[in-house]
Amino acid sequence: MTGVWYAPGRINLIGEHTDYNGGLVLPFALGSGVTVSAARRDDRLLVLRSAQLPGVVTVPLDELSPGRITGWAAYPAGVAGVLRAAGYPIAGATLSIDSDLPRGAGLSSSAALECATALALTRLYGLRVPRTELARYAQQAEHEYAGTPCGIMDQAASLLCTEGHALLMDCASGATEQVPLDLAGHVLLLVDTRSPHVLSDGGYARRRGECEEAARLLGVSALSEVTEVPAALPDPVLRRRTDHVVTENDRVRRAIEFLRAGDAAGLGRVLTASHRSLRDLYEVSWPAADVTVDTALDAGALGGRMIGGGFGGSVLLLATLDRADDVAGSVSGAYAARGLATPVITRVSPGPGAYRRS
Ligand code: GAF
Repeated sequence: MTGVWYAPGRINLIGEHTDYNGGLVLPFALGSGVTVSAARRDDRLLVLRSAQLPGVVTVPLDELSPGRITGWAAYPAGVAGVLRAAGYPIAGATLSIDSDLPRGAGLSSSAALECATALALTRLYGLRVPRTELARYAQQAEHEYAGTPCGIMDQAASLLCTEGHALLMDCASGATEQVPLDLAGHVLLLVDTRSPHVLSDGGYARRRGECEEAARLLGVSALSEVTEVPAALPDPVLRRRTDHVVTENDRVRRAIEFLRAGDAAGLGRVLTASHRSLRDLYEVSWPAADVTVDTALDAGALGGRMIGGGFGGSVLLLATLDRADDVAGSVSGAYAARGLATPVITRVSPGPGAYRRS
């Protein structure tokens, strides 16, 4: 049995750092991702190759446990380990991995790798595991084998998004809805700021810990249960984090109303408000992201925000069709004037979620 499976990266339109707080997210699938060409084998080995990196990694499945495999191979090996621990009879596979996603650009290349692997391994063995469960296994692999305490957004986006739509997900209940992302006369620009983002270096885990601490002090199980920032929270840092989560959930709701009303200017305003909140309250923005948003707004963009975990990665901008080239040119010019690495700016639209290619 062989096959080729593909899973995309994601762009989050809005709803940042809300997933692990039981809040709302609104990501869409990028048109690029990870492809896994897979062949079944029955010798209890996972043989991994990457088109982007030299060498072959061979993982004896019976000895696989968290911490045994490091580097990029921890992601696919982790998925195999988690599925086997859940009782799925995966007896081996050769996986040849290829990706057209830039790593470190905050586009969830690791979730795409996990999700393509999860689909490949389960389908190779004829296991019809629902996609919502596969997303949970992929997230668990990232927690246990890569050591990143991520939320569910990236894996859910990769597996559940559909072409032309953003995926509204309530991360407390797991309920999802496909929201048409139709911005006629407008363009979404993705700016890879070339400041690499790393989720596993501690800042992300610290933010998550602060939110858990705030929820504990407020006596709720997750910050999304809070509707306004209570005065009862004395620590100014925890107040800022809570303020971001509460207002960001509200911004997701407003973004959906603007999308449904075809109000691109309104959508742009909430995107920018999200960026300011991530910059000032959640404190996860980085200098090139702020330069990108400020320059784009000065050049006539309708809005813009950093996307993903932060501390590096990408920015999403919304502009009218006739301003898009000027906005992109102004951003590139601002980077050059500051001696920043040349940004990579592309037009993006919502692509399909993961699927079998052949
Ligand atoms: C990263 C995480 F993987 C997601 O779960 C999410 O928390 C995001 O940062 C921030 O919204 O992409």
